[in-house]
Amino acid sequence: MKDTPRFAPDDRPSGGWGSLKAVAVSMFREEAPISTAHALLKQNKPGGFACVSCAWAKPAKPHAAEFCENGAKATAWELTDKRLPARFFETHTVSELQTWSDHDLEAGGRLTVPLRWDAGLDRYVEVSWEEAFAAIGAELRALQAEQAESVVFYASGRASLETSYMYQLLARLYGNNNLPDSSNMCHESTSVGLKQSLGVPVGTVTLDDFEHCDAVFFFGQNPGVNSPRMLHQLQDARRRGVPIVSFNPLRERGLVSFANPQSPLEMLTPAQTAISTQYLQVKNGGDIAAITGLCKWLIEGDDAALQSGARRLLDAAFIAEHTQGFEDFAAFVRRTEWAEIERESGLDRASLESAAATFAAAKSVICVYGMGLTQHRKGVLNVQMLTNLLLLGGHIGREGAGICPVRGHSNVQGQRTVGITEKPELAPLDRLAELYGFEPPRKKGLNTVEACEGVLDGSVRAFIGLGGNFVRAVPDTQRIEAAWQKLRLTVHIATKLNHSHLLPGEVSYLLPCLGRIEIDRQAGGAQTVSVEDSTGFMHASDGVAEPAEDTLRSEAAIVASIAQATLAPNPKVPWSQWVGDYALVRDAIEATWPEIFGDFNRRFRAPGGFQRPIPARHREWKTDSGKAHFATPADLRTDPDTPEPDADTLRLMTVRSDDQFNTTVYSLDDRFRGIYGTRMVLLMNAADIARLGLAEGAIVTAETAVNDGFHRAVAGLRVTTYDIPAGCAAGYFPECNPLMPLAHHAEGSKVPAAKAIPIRLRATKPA
Ligand SMILES: Nc1nc2c(c(=O)[nH]1)N[C@H]1C(S)=C(S)[C@@H](COP(=O)(O)OP(=O)(O)OC[C@H]3O[C@@H](n4cnc5c(=O)[nH]c(N)nc54)[C@H](O)[C@@H]3O)O[C@H]1N2
Ligand SMILES: Nc1nc2c(c(=O)[nH]1)N[C@H]1C(S)=C(S)[C@@H](COP(=O)(O)OP(=O)(O)OC[C@H]3O[C@@H](n4cnc5c(=O)[nH]c(N)nc54)[C@H](O)[C@@H]3O)O[C@H]1N2
Ligand SMILES: [Mo]
Repeated sequence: MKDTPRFAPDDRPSGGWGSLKAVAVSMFREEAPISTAHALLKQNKPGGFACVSCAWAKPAKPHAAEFCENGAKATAWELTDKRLPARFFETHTVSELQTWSDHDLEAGGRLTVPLRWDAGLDRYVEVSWEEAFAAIGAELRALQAEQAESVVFYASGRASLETSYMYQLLARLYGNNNLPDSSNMCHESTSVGLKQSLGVPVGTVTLDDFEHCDAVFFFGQNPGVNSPRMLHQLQDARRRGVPIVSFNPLRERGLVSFANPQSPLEMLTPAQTAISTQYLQVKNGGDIAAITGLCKWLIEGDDAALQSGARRLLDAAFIAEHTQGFEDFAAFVRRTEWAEIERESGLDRASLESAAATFAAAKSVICVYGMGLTQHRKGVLNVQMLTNLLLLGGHIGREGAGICPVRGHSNVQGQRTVGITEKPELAPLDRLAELYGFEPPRKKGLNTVEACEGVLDGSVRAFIGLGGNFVRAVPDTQRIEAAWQKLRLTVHIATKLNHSHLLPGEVSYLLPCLGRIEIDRQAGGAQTVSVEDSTGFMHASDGVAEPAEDTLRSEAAIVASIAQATLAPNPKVPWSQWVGDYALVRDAIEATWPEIFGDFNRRFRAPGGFQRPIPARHREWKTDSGKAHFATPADLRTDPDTPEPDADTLRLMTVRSDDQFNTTVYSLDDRFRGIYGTRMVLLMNAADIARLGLAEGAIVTAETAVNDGFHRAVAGLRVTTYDIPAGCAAGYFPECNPLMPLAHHAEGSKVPAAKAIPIRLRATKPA
């Protein structure tokens, strides 16, 4: 990966030939063209597997090739022919591997054998599965005797509903609710915000709604990269003349235009669909202000309509019957001045009014959002502001309308549904007590930020990771890394080697597992698993490829073995039978949540799956008041940490490139943004570059502008002129994570505020 950096703006549509070429390149690179090509035909299809990339909805009637460029890359990455055998670790010490990049570590291929860290040798050495489980069990029992709450059970969002159910039960039988998952860094602002506002922790939109909507509003989500199959729905909507309005500081290619690589006609002609009909380059962190602007036009316009007898702009009947808190919210909106809205959002009044008029003209509006809203100090309020906007027009519980958070990992929503949560009130503890004859822990467990705090203060002693690259994904990389190796026990269940594995605790094991695309053979034959997509549909997933090695074990089998090695036998928890036949785990899930999973084993095989009940879809509000709730902000500010930034402070958002899946970096290129061969860039507005006395190509050190006694810096960033609002900057996740203070997280959800980090720059090398 030692390409020469190159910067070439690219105005070609997302999708198209570039997309097909990228798929071919990644298949070639992984030396797995045949197995991958074979697998791709079964991706997101009945009898096939659910894609391991994003969580976007899977249609009941799939396209001939129901995968996207990034889904294909994820498949090729998992089915690679490359391997890390035991002898790889004989020739590479852990200290040496720590200096490798995330890309190079994962590019080595699949982990193949269980490994134990040997401190004396500074190497991972091969062990038998039995030895690994016995040692892990002994360590966990010793820690349990001291303090059961010192162990953290993290999950990254990919493991199936079956494995996740077993995993949460393991933690609770062990004695704690320390079940953080990646959603703590992601859509927890959604789970908290939507629950308070609408009484459901998930979105209210299905794929069918896209066929009936009259307008789509996008806030801080990048479908061209992170949920590309959604471009089909957007393209269809555009063909029906549906306006799409995007709020994003960057002009993201997938929101600008799209050519469908699966349509022969479009591939042979220069046809492409312009996606957004209006693009508003809001400042990062300016969404509360921007949405207030939209609401101001709607509410004041409605006030005027009431006077004049013109058509109302609000759905007054819906507001009266179904909501509470409208008057307070309307008063806030009426008294907020346009000048303040323009300043905080970076948008002019006329553009906001035009977007509001589009909203008002539509009978059914869908609002889509992602990390651009959730990863802020006011991330929960951001989500609730968007909900307020929809409530004004009665756009919840109506065909073609609703709120659509786009989830990240392919089963992150499902993990929460089957009990992976640190919040005891969200888990049916009484039911678990009854089913398994034990007293579940009732104390709140640790979420991701709290787990990090525990690692820093020494109260967390052990970390079990069901997937993920925790140390790279969390904030404050330098502080966490320094404290990490003081842990007594670290265990990672993983497909590929990553940086977190190279920070072993005193006792450390790496357990290689099957991926979801592989055939999972157990005593009862090849097993099917299940996942929940972003729209609340549960799907079956069957492995289609031969396992990378016959030494690998399934995640379910590994979790069960850790449980059996650790916990006193309990005849009511049949770990071995569950592993032999996952249908029995589904029965257990159904017994735990009959209202969601009734007839699970039959219904989940239907094409398109089955949907969990979402009461808000039929205007039943499971909130405290029994109504949908308007949340009222105190002001328009997004970041209480830096209320009055000085002129030298920039607001940094950390984003994903076209060629990565979270910390898995496929290559150094970001085709859609025209950046090739490097990820160490800082995208800046030309006026800021000039004002700060910098120049295109200068190398700078970014330092966090928060005075809490810690010095945080990332050096070697190349100043790169980009179309981004003044005062804002963009860099890549995870390279910029050392800049994020752990305490800089969303109020109410503790999601790290990765989209608004106050930074200052120090030039180290002129252009
Ligand atoms: N190929 C691929 N697919 C993925 C992933 C991946 O890494 N690669 N990751 C998966 C995961 S776990 C997740 S959570 C999702 C993430 O998917 P997204 O939610 O799309 O996440 P990001 O790329 O982090 O940022 C989204 C967008 O927010 C914009 N933005 C930043 N700050 C603001 C702001 O303050 N306001 C507004 N309005 N916009 C802002 C950025 O410019 C960017 O376009 O994707 C999932 N799918
Ligand atoms: N600055 C900044 N930080 C962020 C974000 C951001 O936008 N900006 N986004 C946040 C978000 S939204 C998220 S979701 C987190 C992601 O945080 P994580 O979910 O912890 O990280 P990933 O990079 O998705 O994990 C990749 C690793 O998972 C393992 N893996 C892959 N497939 C499998 C499998 O099938 N089974 C098992 N057991 N292991 C597997 C591999 O070892 C791989 O190296 O990062 C967060 N951190
Ligand atoms: Mo995520």
